[in-house]
Amino acid sequence: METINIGMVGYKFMGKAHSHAYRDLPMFFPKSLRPEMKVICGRNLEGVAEAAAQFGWQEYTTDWKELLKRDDIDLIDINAPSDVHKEITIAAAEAGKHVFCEKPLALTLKDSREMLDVVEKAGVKHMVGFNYRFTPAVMLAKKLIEEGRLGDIYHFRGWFLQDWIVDPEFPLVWRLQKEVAGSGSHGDLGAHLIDMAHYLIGDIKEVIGMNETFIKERPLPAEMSGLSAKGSKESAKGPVTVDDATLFLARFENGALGSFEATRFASGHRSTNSFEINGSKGSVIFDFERMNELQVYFVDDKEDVQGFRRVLATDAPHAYAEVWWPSGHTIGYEHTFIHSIVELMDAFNEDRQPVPNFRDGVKCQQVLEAVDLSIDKRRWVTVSEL
Ligand code: SOE
Repeated sequence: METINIGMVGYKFMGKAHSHAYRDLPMFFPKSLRPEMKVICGRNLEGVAEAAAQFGWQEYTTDWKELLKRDDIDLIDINAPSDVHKEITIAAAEAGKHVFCEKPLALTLKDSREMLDVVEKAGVKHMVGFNYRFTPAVMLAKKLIEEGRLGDIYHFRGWFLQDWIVDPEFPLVWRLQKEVAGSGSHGDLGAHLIDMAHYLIGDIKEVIGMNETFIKERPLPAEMSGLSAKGSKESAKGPVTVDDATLFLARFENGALGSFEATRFASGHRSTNSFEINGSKGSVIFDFERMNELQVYFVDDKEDVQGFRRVLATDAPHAYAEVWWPSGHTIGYEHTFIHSIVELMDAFNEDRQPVPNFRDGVKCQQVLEAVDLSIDKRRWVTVSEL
């Protein structure tokens, strides 16, 4: 079996999700090219050594530049915080390495465009980590739309709600610092919604938004890992420089209307990533907390049985059903990453770009920035202005 050799930068939450995907893939997708887990890189020697042993990497290092010098590394997987995406991507592509980068692609639209330009000029493969596209129930929604079974699409309603920073004493982790994260809920959660809308409905034409930072200062962190953190003993605080919540309205190029809501202040919502789509012939509702299901409604159902039905999207003929478990034995969050890597491996095999790639990453960043501009100017912004 042909292999693609991976060098990975980052070893926390996303590092674990990606590592798990590389490791599990050959067991379930034996016909796919095989990702070889060569080297994992992280800033902290002890931490990265532990991660390498736990996740199954052959080697580890604290210097990502070392990965680029090696002939036995084909692809760089970047899942470290957003402020390092650009530098590593550009250096990797210029060294002839393919790149898989987590979302949001960069801190700014300008940076993401530069990244796209460099990977295209270098002729390498590039993929961005919009993993939720690879949920079978989402792929069913896409199929229903493409086959015209929902008719003309009128509305997209997306909401991604979390509550992990509601406590004002929760420390100032990197996700709350603009210079590291780019933005708050908007780029972290809203980016997924925007990509979902692009995937399912099409391009967004214009937007108008509003945002808020409810807690303006937080204790400086003593320790942070993934989404958890501990505050320092001293009472020192620092300013929160990102949005806690961003909401916006949108008009799509095809005439559909959209509303988007991304917040980390929705008490009780651990990670509610949902959308509803209404068309002339039917509707669908998706909620990632029940990711194996799609609620489907068809206008043409007989009146006496009209209503939303619950379709379990992990059975045949749904996407990836033949690969996983027997009928009704459901799948989870980690499978969205495995499916993403399958797409990446297929792209190598078929010598094409994977989807979603940096073009999708830039398109998402363009909407993120259009919303920010609309908030600044307190007016509608046409996405193509940027
Ligand atoms: C944290 O808010 C987070 O892990 C995001 O960073 C991910 O992209 C999202 O999938 C789940 O929530």
